[in-house]
Amino acid sequence: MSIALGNHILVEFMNCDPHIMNDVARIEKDMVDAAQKAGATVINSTFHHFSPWGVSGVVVIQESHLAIHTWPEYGYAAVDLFTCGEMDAWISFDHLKECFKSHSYSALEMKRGSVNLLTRNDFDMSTMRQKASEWRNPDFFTRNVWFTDKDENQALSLRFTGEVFHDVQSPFQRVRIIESYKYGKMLALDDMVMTTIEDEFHYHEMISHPALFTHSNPKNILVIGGGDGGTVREILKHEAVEKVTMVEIDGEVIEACKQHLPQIAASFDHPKLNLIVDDGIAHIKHAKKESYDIIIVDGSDPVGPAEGLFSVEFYTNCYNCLKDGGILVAQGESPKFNEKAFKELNYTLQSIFGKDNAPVSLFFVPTYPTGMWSFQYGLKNANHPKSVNNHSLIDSFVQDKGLRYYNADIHVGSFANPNFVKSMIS
Ligand code: SPD
Repeated sequence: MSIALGNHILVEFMNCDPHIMNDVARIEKDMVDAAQKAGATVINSTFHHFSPWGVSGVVVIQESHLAIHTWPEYGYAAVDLFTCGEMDAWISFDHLKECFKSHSYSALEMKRGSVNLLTRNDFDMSTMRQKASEWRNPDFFTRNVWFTDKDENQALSLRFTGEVFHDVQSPFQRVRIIESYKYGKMLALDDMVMTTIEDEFHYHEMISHPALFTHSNPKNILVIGGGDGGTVREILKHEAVEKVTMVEIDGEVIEACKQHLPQIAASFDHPKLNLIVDDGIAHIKHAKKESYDIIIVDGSDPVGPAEGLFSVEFYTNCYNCLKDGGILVAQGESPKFNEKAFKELNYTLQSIFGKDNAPVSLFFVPTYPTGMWSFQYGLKNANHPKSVNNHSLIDSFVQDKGLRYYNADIHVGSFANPNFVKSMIS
C-alpha cells in the first residue's frame, strides 16, 4: 500500500441555508468546532465576509487546514478538509453538514503527497526538528474574523473576537452584539455598525449637545430611534430639560443594549424619560402640534425600518410638532459613503424648513464607513447653531460632565463645511 503525507477531502455542500452561508461569525465557529471535534489542534483562523455577500476562511490546524468559500445566493459551500496524521476529517464533514443544513452534498477523498513518488531532500533538518520538539500547544489560538459594513464599492472592516454575545432576529432587523478588538463591544443592526463602546461618544455627544446649547430654553425633547440609549443619556445631562420622550420601534435593541452595553444604555430608568416602544413615524404623525423644543432623529441607515425616517412626510410632521424656535437634528448619513441619502435629506429639510435653515454638522466616527458622518438640522425660526456665544458655559459643562468629543470650538467648527459638501447641498 502506498503511503501518503496527507488526506484531502473536497466537499460540495449544496442546498445549504443561505443565511448561514452569509454569516461569517457562525461559519468561523462551525469550522473551528469541526476541527476540534475531530481532535485537531487549532493554530488560528482567518475569516472574511465579502461584498455583497459570501464568506471565505481558513482554519489552520497543527494537522494542516480546513478551508471554505461560500456562495449564499446558491446555498453552496466549497470546503477543503486537508489533514495529516491520524485525524479523521470525516468527523468534521459530518459536523459541517449538520451546521450548514445541507440537503445534498458530495465528497471526493484523495491522498496527497504519495511518498513513493517523492524524493526526500537530504538537507539538515536537525535544528527544525529541535524547534518542533520545543513547540508547546499554547491552548489558545488566534482568530481573525472580520465584520464588514459596506456598500457595493466601499467598506469598513473591524476585526472582532468571534464571540457573539447576542444574536436575535427581531420583527424588524437582526440585532447583534459582538466584540471588536479595537473598539470593544458593538451593536450591529443587520450588517451595519451602529455603535461601539470605544467611539460612541463621538456620535452621542454631537447629536445632542450642539442643539441643546443652541436652543435658549430646551425643556421638552423628542427622540425618535436611539434604541441603544446613548442619545438620551447625553440629553439628560442638561438640567434645564424637563422631559424626554423617546420612541424606538425595536424593543429588542433596547434589551440587547441594556444587557450588553450598560455604559451606553445608562439612563433608561431616568425619571424624566418617557420611553415608548412604537413606530416613531406613526408617533410623530399623531403627536400634538408645536409641542417639542427639540426633535432628534437617531435612526439607522435608510434601509429596513429606518427608510421612512428619510421621507418628506416624516419631516413635515416633525416640523409641525416643533414649537416656534424649535430645532430638528437628524442622523444625516455620510457625504462620502451614502451621498444620495445625504443630499436628498438636505434637500428635504431645505424644502420644509427653508433654504438657509438646514445646516449640516460634520463629525468623525472611526467605525462608520469613510469615518466622515453628519447630522442635519432643521431650524424653525431658531438661531443658527454657529452663532452660539455661550462658550464659557459650554466649556464648564464639558468639564463638569467629562465630555470627550464636544466642546465650544467643535460646536462652531462642525458647521464649517468643505467646498465639496457645500456644493452637494447648494
Ligand atoms: N451607519 C450608521 C448610521 C448611524 C445610525 N445610528 C446610530 C445609533 C447610535 N445611537
